Amino acid sequence: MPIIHAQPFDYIFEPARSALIVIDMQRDFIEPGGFGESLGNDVSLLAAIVPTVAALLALCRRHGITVIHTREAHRPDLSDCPPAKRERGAASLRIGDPGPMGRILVAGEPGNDILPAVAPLAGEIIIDKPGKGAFYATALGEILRLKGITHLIFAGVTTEVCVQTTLREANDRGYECLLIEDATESYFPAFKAATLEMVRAQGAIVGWTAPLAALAAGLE
Ligand code: C5J
Repeated sequence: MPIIHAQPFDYIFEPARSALIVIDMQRDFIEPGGFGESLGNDVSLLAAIVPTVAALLALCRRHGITVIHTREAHRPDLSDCPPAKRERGAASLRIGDPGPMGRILVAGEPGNDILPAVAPLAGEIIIDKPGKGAFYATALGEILRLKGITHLIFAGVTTEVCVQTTLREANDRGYECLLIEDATESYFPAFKAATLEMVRAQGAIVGWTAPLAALAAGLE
């Protein structure tokens, strides 16, 4: 079985029982005019990881690791968007409002698409999720159970929001979680650094972290 030199100690996994979960690599978070920018964030920071996420996808596909993509997406009637989520903060555009890439964070709108460079291939699983965590109000848990998955590799944006929430949900469900350090990003570098630290602290209290190079070295 591949051994990955991760922090705080080696991460050992069986590719056939593992899934890569790529969180929310959507135009709404990474391109100007979407949800991320409407909240006042500098979205250019996130674009920098796109080539690394693309390389991670290619690596996992080569090794038969199940690939799952998520999108933060609401129904057009917003019936799955709690008022607390829509109304909080001082956003210039709120969820459901029309923006330059269509309605903000609404399924089917151009801004809700995954970036072409990291787009799902035919047959890969896509989870549309109304929350920050990908297990909440989705079929993800059932899909992983039916596939016999035990280990999860995480990438995507943003590190301390949807990535960390999903990783913690997964940890509580018994999955062994590895976060790829250079394949995740935040609008706030300090939040990313803190998340990596807190995930692997206390003897991998919720998971492991490693750079893509370490995963590649362990697999190839
Ligand atoms: C946020 C996400 N940050 N995908 N969503 O609202 O992390």
